[in-house]
Amino acid sequence: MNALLEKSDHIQREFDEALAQANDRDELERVRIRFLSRNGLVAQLFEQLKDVPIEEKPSVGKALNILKARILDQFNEKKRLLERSTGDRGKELDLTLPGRPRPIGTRHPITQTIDEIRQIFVSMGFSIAYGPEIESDYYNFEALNFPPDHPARDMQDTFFLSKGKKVLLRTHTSPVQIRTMERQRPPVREIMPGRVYRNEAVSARSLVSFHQIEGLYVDRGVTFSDLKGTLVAFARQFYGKDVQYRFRPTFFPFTEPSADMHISCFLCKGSGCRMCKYGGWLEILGAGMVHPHVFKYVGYDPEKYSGFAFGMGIERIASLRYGVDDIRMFYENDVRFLRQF
Ligand code: 2NL
Repeated sequence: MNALLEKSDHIQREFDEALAQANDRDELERVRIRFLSRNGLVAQLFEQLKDVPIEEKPSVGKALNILKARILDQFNEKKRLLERSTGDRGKELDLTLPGRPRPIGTRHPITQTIDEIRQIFVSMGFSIAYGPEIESDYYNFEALNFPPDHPARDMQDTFFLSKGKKVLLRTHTSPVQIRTMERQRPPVREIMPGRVYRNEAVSARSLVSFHQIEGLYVDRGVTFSDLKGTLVAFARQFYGKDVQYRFRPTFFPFTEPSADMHISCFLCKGSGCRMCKYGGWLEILGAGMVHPHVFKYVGYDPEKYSGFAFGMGIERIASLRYGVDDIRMFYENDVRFLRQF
């Protein structure tokens, strides 16, 4: 047998023994240096290949290559075993280092705003109701006293889901209130938060999908003073007890009389700034006394019962409150934006 092959057998046995005895990283490293480094025993074997007679070179060379591959395999396998058993991933563990902080998520600013508004009304005795986002013309328009040719029924504003325009995405959460009144006799005290849809061009001030909270209070003898008292109490809790307010007449098909509620600008206290467009006032909601036609649709006797209703757009309230001047930012899911709330 070729002398070099004998040497290689010997080195293999030596390596087996050394590897079996290596029980930590340092010992393993010494084995690597002794056998596998540039001047290690395996490299020395290859060095001696030049003295092998020419006709034996191919077979001896092949044997040496096999030896080297096997030794490398064994070495790597042992290294893997050692790392796994000691949990050692190649560097020392310093158990005194402080832990790596993981960023904690927060509720979305729109969710935070809804939760806060909801909590205020719940504390005043309102309960919460939800309803479907896909609605019929009846619940979204007809029962709310929209005349058949009312512009809000136009293709412009409503996403219709059926050819006959009878199935649509709700444009407000009022249908939930209609469903509540159909089911339940007065007194009714409910707020309805939810997503609504409008077929409009997206811009800094309007989105095709946004959130509303509407509220409804129906009982015997409910007056416009109840409306004002309730909404002023809400505004004082949400915006601070010193907030100034005003109600101005407006029109909704489903309420009569109807009003817009404004508060004094909380940035400039009414003296005029960019946020209130230099008017000193911010519109925060619309409200009114439920129209008798609406009561007729749900089977309430308008001679016996009266009620008020209100609605506010959450994105608007949140953008005013946080000074966000482009409401599209609420839906871009940029964590640099979201982290600020
Ligand atoms: C606004 C104004 C409003 C209502 C919503 C309502 C619902 C029923 C009957 C009567 Cl079932 N009214 N809802 C009333 C007045 C105003 O919303 O500007 N929303 C963003």
